[in-house]
Amino acid sequence: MKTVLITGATGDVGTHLSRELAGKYRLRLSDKRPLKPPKGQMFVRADITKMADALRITKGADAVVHLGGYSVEGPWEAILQANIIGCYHVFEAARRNGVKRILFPTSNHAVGFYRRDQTIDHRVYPKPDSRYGVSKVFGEALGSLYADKYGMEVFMIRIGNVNPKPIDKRRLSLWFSPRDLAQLVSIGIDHPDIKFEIVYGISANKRAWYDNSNAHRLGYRPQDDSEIYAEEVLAREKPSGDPIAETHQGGIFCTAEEVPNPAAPKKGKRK
Ligand code: 15L
Repeated sequence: MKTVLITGATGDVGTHLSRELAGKYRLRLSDKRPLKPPKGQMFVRADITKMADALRITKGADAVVHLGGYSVEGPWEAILQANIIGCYHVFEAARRNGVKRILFPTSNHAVGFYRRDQTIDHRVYPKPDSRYGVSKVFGEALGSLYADKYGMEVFMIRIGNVNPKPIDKRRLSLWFSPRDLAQLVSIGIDHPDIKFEIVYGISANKRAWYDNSNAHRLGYRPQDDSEIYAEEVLAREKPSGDPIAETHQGGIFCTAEEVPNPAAPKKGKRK
């Protein structure tokens, strides 16, 4: 059984993922916040802004799923520490410890300034919608470097929105159900032929803005489609009065200086 390190394990995505992957891999969960791990999983407390911690948690892993970081738009200093310095530490620690496979759940916000009337694929030029989006583009660039220069196997998932159900109109296009998340992450961990790939982390949503053919080529067969929730979601949708947010894929990340986490309104929540 492969040992898989999940950083940022106390966040929403980490919580869904560790529940869905339980029993499939030997999970090593990590976060700077404490966590009582579910039975059969282990937890290591670590702060990835410290290289020594990143080295300690990556040692002996077969693959790393690096979810840890600042998960929304917010102050530059917080993003710099968690998403630039922390991200570098995780890639570099994995390299030094001989961990070949690394999955980096990047974000729809790396390309959030594309318009909603455009369909984009994995080859488009990044168009970040926020400082947070820029930090995700940094992670994508770092992954590309580590793949080309050091032969690491890097799987980038531009995640839409992981939730049991889509929460608003924008998320009807971006929804990523927990079981589809687990399927795509498993492909990233187990596919025998990954060098550097970018895929979109969304379910089979009828309203998707992405051409996710690269994920399909690698075997992804999403089970869920947000459309079954469309009527109830659209009935409670209120106009935001923000024409930029409403016409661009990133929504309010395109205009706001700080964005609360939709799943957990606490500011600066970790993914
Ligand atoms: C993200 O990248 C965030 O981490 C998450 O909290 C959501 O805001 C999501 O994007 C989204 O766009 O819904």
